[in-house]
Amino acid sequence: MSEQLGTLEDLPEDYRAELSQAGVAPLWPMMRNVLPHGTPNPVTKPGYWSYDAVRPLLLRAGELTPVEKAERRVLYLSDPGRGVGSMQATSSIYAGLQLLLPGESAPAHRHTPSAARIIVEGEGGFTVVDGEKLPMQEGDLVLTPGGEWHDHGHEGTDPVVWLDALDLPLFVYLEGSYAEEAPLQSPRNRPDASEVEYLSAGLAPSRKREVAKKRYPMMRFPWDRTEAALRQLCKFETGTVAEVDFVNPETGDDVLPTMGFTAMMLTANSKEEPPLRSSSAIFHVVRGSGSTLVNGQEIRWQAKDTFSVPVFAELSHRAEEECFLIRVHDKPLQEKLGYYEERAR
Ligand code: 1HN
Repeated sequence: MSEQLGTLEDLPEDYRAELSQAGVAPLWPMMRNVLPHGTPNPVTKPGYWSYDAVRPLLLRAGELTPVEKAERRVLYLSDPGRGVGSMQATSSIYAGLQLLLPGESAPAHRHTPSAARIIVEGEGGFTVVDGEKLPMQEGDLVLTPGGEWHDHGHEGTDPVVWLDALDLPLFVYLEGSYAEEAPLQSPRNRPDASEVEYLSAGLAPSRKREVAKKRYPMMRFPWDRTEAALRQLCKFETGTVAEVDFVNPETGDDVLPTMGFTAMMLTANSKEEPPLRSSSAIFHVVRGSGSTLVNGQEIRWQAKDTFSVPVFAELSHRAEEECFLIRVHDKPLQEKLGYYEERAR
């Protein structure tokens, strides 16, 4: 089993030429590349994007490129393992910082990949998803699931910035990524479902039996509730660290098909060493500062920064003050594929 497999160079040149001519190649020299022993061998390297560094560049994009010329005015985050220009922050997750200036709007479209936004800065931004107006406040998680019409607007006075996370790399890989365009939507005149149907945890509206449940009943998760939930968990249950998963309030399932979202609180001066997980992730720092050792490499972070970790990364978080982070990961995808795994360390 542990024997060295034959290499390409072991084979006579004329035979190799004939293989190429016939459009085939031998598997055995490639076998360990595609099936390493024990754990995957990720291309993805830990990444870190300082908001202080990217913010001025994003504001400059606001001067250089009108939103009409951009459709979406975004600077995207490239995995260092793939190099700048790669539209992958990890193998399965695309991430970018998007800017909308006061009075601007980004036209309606829908596409096969799903998106989620974490609001980084600014008041007055909103996304309309399938006619539902979703206000954007700092730390909010706002979903635009695949296939749903969405456009963005801005009624405030200062720039609005949010972090986009999409499962775009999967759809590109599957050759399934495409979009349709439409005029701006006129939003229904009512608050979003987090303020109407799902105002309170554990309560969902009674419906007639024949009324089908919506696949995506709640598309905005206001930050103040996330923070309150984490604080209570730390205080009464878990001590220095708490995590909450964002779930579909009707089913308890993940909120999107492939991407999962988990918010974490770390109390001041606390440490956390999670198990090794088969999922890859990007972390967005909502508040606080600290550092994370990723496979021995230290990433120092502060509020509004973003960092990424490859699959099976060994992580140690250290909070210098009270911290709140949101982790975007691909556990739902891996669970659907039947291989999500956590390993004790
Ligand atoms: C997209 O539709 C948005 O709707 C943002 O705001 C980023 C990146 C790639 C493809 C589609 C948006 C995107 C995107």
